[in-house]
Amino acid sequence: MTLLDGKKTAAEIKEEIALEVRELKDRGNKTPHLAAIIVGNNGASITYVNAKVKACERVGFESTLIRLPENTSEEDLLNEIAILNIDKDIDGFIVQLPLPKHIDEQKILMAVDPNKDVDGFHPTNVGKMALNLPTFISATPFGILELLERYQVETSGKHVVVLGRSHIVGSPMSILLSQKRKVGNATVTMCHSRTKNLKEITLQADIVIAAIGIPEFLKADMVKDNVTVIDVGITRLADPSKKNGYRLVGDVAFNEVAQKSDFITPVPGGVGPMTIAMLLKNTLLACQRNN
Ligand code: BQF
Repeated sequence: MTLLDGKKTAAEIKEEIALEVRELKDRGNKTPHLAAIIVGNNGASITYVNAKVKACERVGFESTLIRLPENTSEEDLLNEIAILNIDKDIDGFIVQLPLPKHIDEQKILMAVDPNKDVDGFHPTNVGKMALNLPTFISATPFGILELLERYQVETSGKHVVVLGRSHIVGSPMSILLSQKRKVGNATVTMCHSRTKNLKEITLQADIVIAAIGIPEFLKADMVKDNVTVIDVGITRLADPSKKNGYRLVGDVAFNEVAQKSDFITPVPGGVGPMTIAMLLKNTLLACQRNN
């Protein structure tokens, strides 16, 4: 069993980015600048966005965090986006999800200039991704590809089973891994809440990508020996023994599944840190493309 160490790999990627930033600055180029808008006070979202700001500091990027109250109108949020779209100093920006219920998420994502859309959520960029054209690949799928590449996990000709059909992970992951690309050429089955005989399907998987948000859903009796498992789940479960009052639990029953795995990601310290690193990578790309 080899642990796919996302924390360590993300630290390496950030060091590579920091090196490139120093070179950019030495050549008199602009410092990459990421902005993030967060609406409301969701505890997990604030943790995520703070992690992104801290990561910017680590690699020498500039960052701007725009905090808006929970009751912000759609119109006001669209106005903030319009300001970032025309701000020459901002290379890329994100709108932290999820948004409050009264705001139409799709409408907001469509307002972001696709050239600054470092989350890769604009329909133009999703379309380019699906056609295997140059674009911003959204950070979590990008991070999973990068992790598989750096650990030299073979995907060509393998049967990948993706659990979950979200627009952020399941859907792009299944598209990307079936494409003709370095980490790709897989035969992909996408499963979701209406899938019948799920266990029969997961038992045929060489690689399982679990992105359904149900703690410890994937059990040892659902996978074959020598499987590779990517756990995208990060549910917060109450745990009074922890100083922050919770622990993170993935979609995989790690201890039992690890015993049958060739490669497996832990939670925490697997896909999560890779997501942050690849957001920085996309911001660096945006800075290089747009200047
Ligand atoms: C780790 C996210 C669901 C909905 C919106 C490191 C992160 C998480 C875990 C992180 C996530 C999940 C992010 C770990 C960003 C990943 O050590 O395991 C980092 O910050 N993430 C987000 O911005 O929005 C989400 C999950």
